[in-house]
Amino acid sequence: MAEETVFSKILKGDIPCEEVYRDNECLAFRDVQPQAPVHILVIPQKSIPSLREAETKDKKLLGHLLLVASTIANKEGLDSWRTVINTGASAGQTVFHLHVHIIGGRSLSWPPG
Ligand code: DGP
Repeated sequence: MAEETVFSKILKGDIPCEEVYRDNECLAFRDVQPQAPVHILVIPQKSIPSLREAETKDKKLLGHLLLVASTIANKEGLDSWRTVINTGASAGQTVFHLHVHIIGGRSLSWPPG
């Protein structure tokens, strides 16, 4: 069975979140430690620890997460934004339930740190 994470608890409703979107496949909510004026996380309902563990059968789901992210960014009024998927602790992943960050509302430098 998949390990419980803070995001699986959010999905079950055991931890509250500021929800912005939900459907049968995903949930989107505001990040509790925002790095920009808009910082939203899109997570699958299915428990996948990181992009590393995603499989070919998750292809449709992964596409769905990105399209939902784009719809949300547009609804938030962003004309530029960054989507980030941290994979692995050295890349900054702290919660091991796959998630797409939507970060926007300020200018973002490149390359990232
Ligand atoms: P990452 O570092 O890529 O694993 O991103 C995890 C993000 O999750 C981080 O930006 C902070 C956010 N986060 C952690 N715990 C909670 C929580 O309980 N609620 C919300 N809304 N966000 C959380």
